[in-house]
Amino acid sequence: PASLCGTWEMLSNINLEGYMIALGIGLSTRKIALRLKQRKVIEQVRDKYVIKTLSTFRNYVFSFRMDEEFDEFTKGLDERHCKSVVTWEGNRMVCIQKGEKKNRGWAHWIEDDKLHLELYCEGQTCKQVFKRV
Ligand code: RET
Repeated sequence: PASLCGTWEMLSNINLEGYMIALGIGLSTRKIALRLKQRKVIEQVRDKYVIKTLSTFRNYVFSFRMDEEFDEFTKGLDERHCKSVVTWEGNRMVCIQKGEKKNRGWAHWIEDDKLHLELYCEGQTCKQVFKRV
């Protein structure tokens, strides 16, 4: 599949609010988060990936190996522990985040040179699109 690696700047962000409510994120953080233009930096060395979600307010960084379950702590988001695993499903990089929240995860893929990200939790889906910087 086309490489997801690089630096990406947010173009659109649909239903981040619903997703954050599903995660139980408080009103004041939600208000700030909604106004942010996020950047995504995706790096790969061999089978190890680092994904950085950057903003002027707060960053969220995690790393993983494909197909290997890892302990994820969503620091600065909802502050929960998940058993997460990332796999390729065709051209989609898909993560399942097992934990207290049901039906939680995300998927990344490239379409028309844009990076698409769907984040979902308990019936809420946030859809984001990024362009290369
Ligand atoms: C910010 C700012 C602080 C509040 C919230 C944020 C949201 C971060 C999210 C990150 C998701 C990252 C994923 C990357 C996968 O490739 C911007 C850190 C709520 C939703 C899943």
